[in-house]
Amino acid sequence: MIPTITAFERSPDGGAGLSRDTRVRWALEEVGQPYEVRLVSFEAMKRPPHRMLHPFGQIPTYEEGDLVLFESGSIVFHIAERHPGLLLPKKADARARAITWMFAAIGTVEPPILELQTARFAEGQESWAEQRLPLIRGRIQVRLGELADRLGDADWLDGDFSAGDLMMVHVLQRLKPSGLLQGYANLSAYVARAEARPAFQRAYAAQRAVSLAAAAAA
Ligand code: GTB
Repeated sequence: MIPTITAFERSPDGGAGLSRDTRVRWALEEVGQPYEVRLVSFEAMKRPPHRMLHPFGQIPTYEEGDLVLFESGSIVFHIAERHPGLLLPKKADARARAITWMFAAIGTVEPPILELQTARFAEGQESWAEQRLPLIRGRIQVRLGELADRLGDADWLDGDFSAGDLMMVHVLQRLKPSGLLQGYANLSAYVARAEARPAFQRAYAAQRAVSLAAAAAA
């Protein structure tokens, strides 16, 4: 059965691959699973038909027959589970560690990065916004330092490339405009290594094509 995911009709990042459908596309490409995409506008996301799929009125969602999922981490996990040995190791302990890295990406590394985006874009006009930025940057740098120490000179976080790396890299990519990642040579190389994967290239091109088509039609 071909799953259908949802993505922005017009992504605010203009096709830079930062929107969370990209991580789902990437996982589908890694396991060789064809998929369909339904594009949704911001307005449609908040209407009842989409909220039936996603209680918070967001993208991405994932439909596969009667199964409906939301939350990119859960969707990537499901895709990995459906294709044993590709994005999650078959051996139980290694699999548990890869899942742990998925949780670490979205539960420990992503939150301060999201805070930075909120501080810049949603709260940027507030009088206190400038004062808050160094604090958030500092929190991100603590996490990056810890992650860099753990990665060391390894290619991936725990053995072979896994769904844990996929989630972590997609989280780190969001830091590129901030310049923060550049202070950590091994993390920059880690992101570049992941981006060189053919599956990532296909996912990136597919989401970018949506923005290019929207721009051409405007
Ligand atoms: N925890 C959920 C998940 O992981 O799936 C979060 C889902 C989420 O935040 N989705 C966003 C959304 O639907 C799209 S990706 N937002 C609309 C809304 O909440 O009304 C978030 C996103 C948007 C833009 C950029 N960007 O421009 O860089 C990056 C990420």
